[in-house]
Order: sequence, then structure tokens, then C-alpha cells
Amino acid sequence: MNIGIVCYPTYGGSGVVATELGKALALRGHKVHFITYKQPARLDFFTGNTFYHEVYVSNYPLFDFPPYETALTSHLVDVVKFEKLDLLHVHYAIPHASAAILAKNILALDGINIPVITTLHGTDITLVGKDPSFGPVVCYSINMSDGVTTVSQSLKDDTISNFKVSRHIEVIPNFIDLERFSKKDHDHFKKAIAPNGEKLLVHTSNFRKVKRIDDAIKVFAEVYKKIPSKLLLVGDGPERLNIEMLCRELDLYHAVTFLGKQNQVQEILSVCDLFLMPSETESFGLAALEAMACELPVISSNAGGIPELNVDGETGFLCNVGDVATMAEKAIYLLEDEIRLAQFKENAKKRAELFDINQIVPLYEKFYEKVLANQPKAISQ
Ligand code: GMT
Repeated sequence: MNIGIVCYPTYGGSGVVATELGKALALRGHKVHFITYKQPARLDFFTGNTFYHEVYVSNYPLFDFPPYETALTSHLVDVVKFEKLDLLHVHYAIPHASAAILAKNILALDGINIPVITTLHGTDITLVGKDPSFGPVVCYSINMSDGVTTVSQSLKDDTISNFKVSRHIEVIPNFIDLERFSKKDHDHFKKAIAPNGEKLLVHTSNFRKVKRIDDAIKVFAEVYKKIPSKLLLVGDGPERLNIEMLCRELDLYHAVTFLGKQNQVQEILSVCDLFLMPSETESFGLAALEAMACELPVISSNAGGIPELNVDGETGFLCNVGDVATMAEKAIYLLEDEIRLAQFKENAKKRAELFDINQIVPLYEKFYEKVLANQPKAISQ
């Protein structure tokens, strides 16, 4: 197939999933065209089957807000026509789904039919998407897509309850490349960061409010009182400064390391003992899956789709959003007993194996085939 993938090129989960999916599809023989405004962070190699089309937004003094969606739509029309794409797969509804639908309508005037598949990732439904300033367009583009997928059952339920959806939604969970994400020996790094054998807790995210990183700090503050330990924070974003201030207030700054954005996050996860994900909402929790694949149990909230990944009492613990006391109690329970911790680490790895990229990517291929088979024959390219 000749597939166009539209995504955010940044470190956000939807961009990571879209890029890894595109790379895997290319390795399976499809031609994959990434269409976005910057080379995707995870697009770290090119093959004869991968192509990158950069969307350029012309500026004009009149534009307070350069119209990216319009530029993207025009670029989609061009790439679909010129590269003779079979389908467009857009990740994160805003603004990718509506841009793709408009491109589809423009192309139809030339007798070209381009099926649009929209994958909903999370906050495009649970947070920003349901805001009245976006909601009607999100709803319209879901209903006008030729195929819609969500990354968890919980996100499918949220989509149905937040919007008037008149079409089938397929659940295809997030996936993991187990060759890249597996525990590797980085003893030198472990010794450098925890010279006295301290336990290492870790949180990775884009430091937005929805991640409740302040809860992660408060959990760590309790753990630190009982267990020699350190906290590694990977990522960056709007909450960074507040979190630094909180660490100072709690007199924890010396025990918390801010590592910033990291490309090789698996190397950091490999030396850690426990992952913290106290999110307010989380459609799936890809960061937790990456951690589990590197044999880390997860202390998380029970929000959204996290319970579809993290199994309470087996791969970690699920606690109510904001219940810092229980999260800390469970973290200590795991870290204070080596045998128990080793069992949870093993369970986490086994659970992650269920989301193996080699099992999940074929589900997308099947879905593409189903959508293509349902297309009207008369105007197909
Ligand atoms: O929350 C993020 O880090 C980014 C966000 C996004 O929209 O790009 O991630 C969402 O998509 C990921 C990939 O499908 C999911 O694993 C995350 O759970 C989801 N985030 C939220 O729902 C808050």
C-alpha cells in the first residue's frame, strides 16, 4: 500500500505511535509518506520505503495565527495526487482529521477518492477535543472519516460519550518494539547515578498539568523517608519550573534529577526500579508500556485506559487520581522487598509482551484493507 501518515512530529505519544507505525509498515513493504511540519523525532532512519513531506506555512502580516490547517490541507491534496496514495492515516484529531477530510473533499472534485483513517489518541477527545472551540469540528471529522480507531476501549467509550458518533470505532492498542525497549545492562550509568545502591524511581512525560507530576514528587517524598532512593524525571514542558520549585520546597532537589528530553529513554528505564504515572487522564499510557517492557512495575492512577495496561497487584498498582498516600504506600511495599519487586518486574515485562509491535501492526494493516474494501468502486483512483 502507498500510505500517507499525518502526525505531530514532537515527543508526544501520538507522534511516537504514528512514527513507529510508519517505520514498521515500511519494513513490511509498504510505501509510507510522513506529512508534517518538522521531521518526526522518532524518524531516525530512512529506507527506500519512507518519505517525508514537510508542510510549510507561508506567513503574511495579516496572520496573527498562521493557518497551519489550510497549509496542511493543500499539502495533502498535492501529496495524495502526486504520490498516488491509497489512504491517509491521521493521528490526533486536531487539526489533522479535519484537514484530511477537507483534502478528501477537494480531491473528490477531481474524481480522486482518498480514504481517511483517523486514530484518536487521548486529549483530542478527553480534554482539548471536547472544548466547545474544537468540539463540533472534531465530531464532524470523526463521523466523516472512512475509518476511526482509538488506542484503548476507555478512549472509545469516552469518544462515544463526549460526541454524537454515528460510526464504528475500532480499538487498536498502542504497541512496543521489544527489541528497542528491553532491559539492557547499563551498570556504569546505574553506578554513576545511584553510587550507594539507591532505588531509582522514574517518570517520563511532556510535563503538562494532566500528568500530575507534582503527585509524583509527593509520592517520592514519602518513599525517600523510608527507602534510600532517587527520582529521575525525563522530558520537559510547561510544568517544569513548578516542579523544580516544589522539589526545592520539599527539600528534595538533591535527590531528583531532571534529565530533560531524551532520545534513548530505554537506556534510562533499564537502570530504574519503579515507574510513576499519576496522570489525571491517560487514554493508554504509552510511557508506562515502555517502562514495563524494560521490566519496571508501575504505580499509576486508575484513569482512562491505564487499567487496560497496568494490572493492579500484578504489574504494579492502580490508585485513585490524587491519592498520593496510597501511591506512596504501594511504592514502598514494592521497593522494600527484593523478591516481591523482582516478581512484579517479571510480570510487567510479560504484560508488555502482549503489546508487541509485531502483533499490533498487522491489526492496522487488516483495518486498512477493510476500509479500502468498503470504498466506492466508481471513483477509486
Ligand atoms: O500525553 C502525551 O504524552 C501525549 C498524548 C498525545 O496526544 O500525543 O498522548 C496520548 O496518546 C498516547 C499515544 O496513543 C497515549 O499513550 C497517551 O496515554 C495519551 N495521553 C493522554 O491521554 C493524556
